[in-house]
Amino acid sequence: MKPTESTSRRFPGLFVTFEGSEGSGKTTQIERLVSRIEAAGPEVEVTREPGGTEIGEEIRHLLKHGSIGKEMCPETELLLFAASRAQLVREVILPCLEAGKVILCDRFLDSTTVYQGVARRISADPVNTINRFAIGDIMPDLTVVLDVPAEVGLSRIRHRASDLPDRMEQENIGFYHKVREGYLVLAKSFPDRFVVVDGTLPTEEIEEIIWDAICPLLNK
Ligand code: Z5A
Repeated sequence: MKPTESTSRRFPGLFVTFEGSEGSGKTTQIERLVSRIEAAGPEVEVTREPGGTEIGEEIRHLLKHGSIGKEMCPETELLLFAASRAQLVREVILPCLEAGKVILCDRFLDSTTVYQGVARRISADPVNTINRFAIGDIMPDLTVVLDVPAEVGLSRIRHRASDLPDRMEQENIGFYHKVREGYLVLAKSFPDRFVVVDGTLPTEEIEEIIWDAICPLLNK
């Protein structure tokens, strides 16, 4: 199985991931969807990458804010994201799916494919192999990409941020153009799993589009 192919629904739960560049509105949409899904019946669990477990949150700190992070080479970065993911899959995602919950995850393996693979230019073979090792065979049932021009996403987070940009937010604009393009290419290659939503639309409209994509899966 290629790591970007959909897994058929083997579990009673539903696994939905949210992708897109920084400031694309992932957190905003996840927050809005929780109560809506719960009103339809299933229990919802929200998690994020990197992070979502005690080990993962330590790795997140190292990747984003650790004082030694400046020296980090792209290969180490790739392995740290994968380590956080391996823990999250086994400690949180798999048990939730087995328990019939809906799990909404802010970023997952596609972030690695795009950020470390496309934008940092690590070749696809190691990225896919490491991704596959980290996830076992747990793939999202649906991946929502919130698509915004790099300039829009960055201006949103710079307005929001009261503190300095973290290590991952210090790249030049070209890096974020590659990220956006990377997501669009990936989504085109796997149309059964991905839905791409214009992240510049009003928040309520985006929520409706995502809801329309999730709803049929809730009823399966
Ligand atoms: N990364 C990686 O390289 N490899 C990997 O494998 C993984 C991650 C898993 C994680 O950062 C970093 O790690 C990220 C990718 C990399 N790095 N970079 N650079 P994070 O978890 O700290 O942050 P993020 O995932 O990039 O998300 P974010 O910055 O928190 O943004 P967001 O969640 O997508 O957006 P938001 O917080 O919902 O909204 C941002 C602002 O826009 C906020 O003020 C909202 O009110 C506003 N907003 C939201 N929607 C709208 C609409 N529709 N219109 C107008 N304004 C809006």
